[in-house]
Amino acid sequence: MIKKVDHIGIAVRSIEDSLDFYVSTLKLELLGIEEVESENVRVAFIKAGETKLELLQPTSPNSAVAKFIEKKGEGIHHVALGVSSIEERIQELKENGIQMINETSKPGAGGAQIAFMHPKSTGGVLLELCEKK
Ligand code: CMX
Repeated sequence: MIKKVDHIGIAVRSIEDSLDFYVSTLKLELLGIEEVESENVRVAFIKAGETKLELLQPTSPNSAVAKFIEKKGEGIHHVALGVSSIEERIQELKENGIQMINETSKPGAGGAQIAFMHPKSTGGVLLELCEKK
């Protein structure tokens, strides 16, 4: 069902301020920066071997990431699991009693289809299903 950890989402106040650590100090490669308007975030993808880090900067006080930073501060926000046939995966999870935040997938960063599970259903971790076409 799960192919790999596609990326780890990290909430930051400012992508520009955070990039210095990841790119200059850790010497990881910046793959690109894009805005995901539907989620009210700007994201930077950084290559970390077989997986990626996704820096998430809120673009609006209404953003889920803004609320997260306000309550908990900057830090790990979610883990994204790479899957195929995402709609089938969502149905399987629902049949297993998992509460989905998104009952069907929606467009996310990098042209992927994404859907989140509620952290109350997963032992406190915000998990994202992510299918790359
Ligand atoms: N990881 C783990 N737990 C989290 C969490 C996170 N990222 N965000 C919130 N929670 C927990 C809170 O700690 C809180 O728990 P308690 O009730 O025990 O205190 C509970 O969830 C409710 O939190 P809240 O602050 O009241 O927030 P909301 O219920 O309004 O929203 C959530 C929480 C997860 C439903 C919402 O953030 C959401 O829909 N997230 C999915 C979308 C998203 O995160 N988009 C940004 C990334 C987009 C991208 O990657 O492109």
